[in-house]
Amino acid sequence: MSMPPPAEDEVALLAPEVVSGAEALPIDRCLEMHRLMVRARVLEERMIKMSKSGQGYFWIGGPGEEAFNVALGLQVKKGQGPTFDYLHLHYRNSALMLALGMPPIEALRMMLMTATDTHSRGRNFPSHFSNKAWNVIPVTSVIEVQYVMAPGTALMNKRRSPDAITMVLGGDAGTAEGDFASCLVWSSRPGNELPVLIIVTNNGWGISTPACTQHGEKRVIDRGKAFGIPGAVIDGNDPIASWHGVRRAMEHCRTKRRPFMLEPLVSRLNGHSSSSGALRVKDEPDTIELFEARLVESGLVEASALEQVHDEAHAEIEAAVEQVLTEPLPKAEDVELFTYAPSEVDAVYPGDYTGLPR
Ligand SMILES: Cc1ncc(C[n+]2csc(CCOP(=O)(O)OP(=O)(O)O)c2C)c(N)n1
Ligand SMILES: [Mg+2]
Repeated sequence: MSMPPPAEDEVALLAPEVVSGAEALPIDRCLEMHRLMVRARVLEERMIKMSKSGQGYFWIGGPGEEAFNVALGLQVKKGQGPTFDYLHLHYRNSALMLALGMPPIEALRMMLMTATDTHSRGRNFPSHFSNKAWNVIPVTSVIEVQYVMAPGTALMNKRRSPDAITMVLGGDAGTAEGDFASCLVWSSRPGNELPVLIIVTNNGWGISTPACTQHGEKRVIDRGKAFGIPGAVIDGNDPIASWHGVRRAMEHCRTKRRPFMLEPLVSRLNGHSSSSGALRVKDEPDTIELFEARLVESGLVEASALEQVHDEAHAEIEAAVEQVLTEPLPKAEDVELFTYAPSEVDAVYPGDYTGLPR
């Protein structure tokens, strides 16, 4: 006699899981995360090469932060406008963008500053992403300004949506800026608390300054306590811990419509940027190596299958580089284009989108 097929929720219960400490994730989710993490790493390493070989002028990015970024990106309520999540990023979030669905070639276009770059038309640094359809607010190199903008979009989320939230990301050193304090104040006004997830990816460095020489507080999230903002420190090098840490933090903001702080501890695997050489460091844990060891240990996947993921990522990124090298660069006469938005109420230059006299 044949057994009836299991119900869908039973299948979920039976799905094999990879365990990390007290938490676990289904193997399919782990493999999805692994693929994105590897793709992001290969992309960043290729961009470092481009910066060194003259195919680009500067590099900054996220090697070491892949686990946390992928865990976050896959759980975003993605879309345009206040009924969807807003993302105020900084310059280490390529893996998050890939997890949202950005094709890697878009990062390469920023690297090479081509006219085809949809994030800034070749005008901004690499990894300074912007995507209107996904509520990704344009990244600025001026650190921490994103924290003072985040309460604004969170206010719109609160007014217009039962569950959409705002997420703001930056580094540990940037929290010295007043903008970070403004974010804590504006997110936690009594009676006007905002659904904002305040994230500080702590890599222990601000360019060449060690964090331990700068922070009187034990943990950055401790600063939220004075404002009644709860928080959690998580292992940002562990994709499973990151997934659940992000899930719980999002859940808090989505359901309580109040702020939460998250401090993932991450590695910085290629130094600050091309300005400091971008050499691979040897003394910090590598999230991809750790994850692969855990996956193989689980017995649910062969090392050769993981190796194949690397091979496919290399082939895909190489093809994308070849493509980008054929694409046009911006022209000198385009310099004023899109400097200002067109304005129907501009009495002086209504039809001139640059806002400038000719
Ligand atoms: C307002 C401002 N001050 C200084 C800088 C120069 N700067 C760029 S990145 C950086 C360090 C940022 O460190 P952190 O916030 O920890 O982020 P990480 O780069 O470590 O991810 C500094 C000081 C800047 N870009 N903007
Ligand atoms: Mg830092």
